[in-house]
Amino acid sequence: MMTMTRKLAAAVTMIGIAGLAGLSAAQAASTDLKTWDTDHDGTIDLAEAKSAAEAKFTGLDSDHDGTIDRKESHGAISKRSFAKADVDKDGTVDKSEYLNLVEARFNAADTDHDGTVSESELKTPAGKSLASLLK
Ligand SMILES: [Ca+2]
Ligand SMILES: [Ca+2]
Ligand SMILES: [Ca+2]
Repeated sequence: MMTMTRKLAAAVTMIGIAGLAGLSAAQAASTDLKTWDTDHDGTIDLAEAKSAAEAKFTGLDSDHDGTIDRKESHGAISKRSFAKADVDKDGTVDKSEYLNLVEARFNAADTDHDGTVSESELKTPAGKSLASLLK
């Protein structure tokens, strides 16, 4: 009887762990979208993407001069994204440069051109490079 109970307990624990792992994997996939989807319609529109990007920009601009230099962007924006955003090549990215890149990547990620980036669009390479500018 004891053995049965123990086996059952072990099985329940296993299922519990598997359940938790499944849940956290599912949550990890949609956490980003949920964070940015402020009107909770299940997709990210350009305004939502831009406001997430603005929040990131403001957070990175640690000396509050309205631009992000390479030092401030370190680790948060890839070198490639930084170079791409810095259209006037002055070595810093200002907010409009940043938001322009966000808009370009948003449009690239919106493969069905419905004006929003859905969960599945967010998982594409274009969606991921958009996401990298928002978080
Ligand atoms: Ca939305
Ligand atoms: Ca610049
Ligand atoms: Ca779309």
